Amino acid sequence: MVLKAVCVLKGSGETTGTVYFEQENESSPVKLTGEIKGLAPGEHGFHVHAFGDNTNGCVSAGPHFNPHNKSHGGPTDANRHVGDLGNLTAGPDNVAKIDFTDSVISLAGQYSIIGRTMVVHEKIDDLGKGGNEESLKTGNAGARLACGVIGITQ
Ligand SMILES: [Cu+2]
Ligand SMILES: [Zn+2]
Repeated sequence: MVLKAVCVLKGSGETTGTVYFEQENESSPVKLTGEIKGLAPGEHGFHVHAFGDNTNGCVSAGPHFNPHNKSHGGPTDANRHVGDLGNLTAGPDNVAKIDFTDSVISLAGQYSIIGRTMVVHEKIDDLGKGGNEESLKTGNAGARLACGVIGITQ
C-alpha cells in the first residue's frame, strides 16, 4: 500500500506552502512535491525537525530530526541528520517548487517523519561545510520562516 502524507507550512510572515509526500512502501524512497511561496529569491534550508510541536511557533519543533546522533550534512552525505533535506531554490517570483526524492526519510517504521515538523529557513543551508560549530548542527540556515506538522493523508 502506498504511504501518503502532507504538510501545510505557515509562519509569522508571508511565507506559506504545501508539501506532499509519497512512498511505495516503508523501505522505498520518498517522493516530495509541492511549493513554498513568499520566499526571497535564492536558496533556503529545508529540514524535518524532531517534534510535531508548534505551540510557540516553529521554535517548538526543536532541532533537526536526528535519531542516529550524526552531525548535520547535505541530503547526499552519508553523515547527515535524517531530517536534512538540503535547500529549496526560490525564483524571482518568490516561489520554490518542490520535486525530489529522498532515500533516508520514511513515512513508516521506527524513524518515520509522520508527526514531526517541516521547516523552511530564511537562509541557505551550508550542508555542514561552513567551517564552524553551528554548521554541524543547523547549517547556519537562520530563522524559521514557516513550518507545519507532517500528517497522514489519503
Ligand atoms: Cu531546519
Ligand atoms: Zn541537520
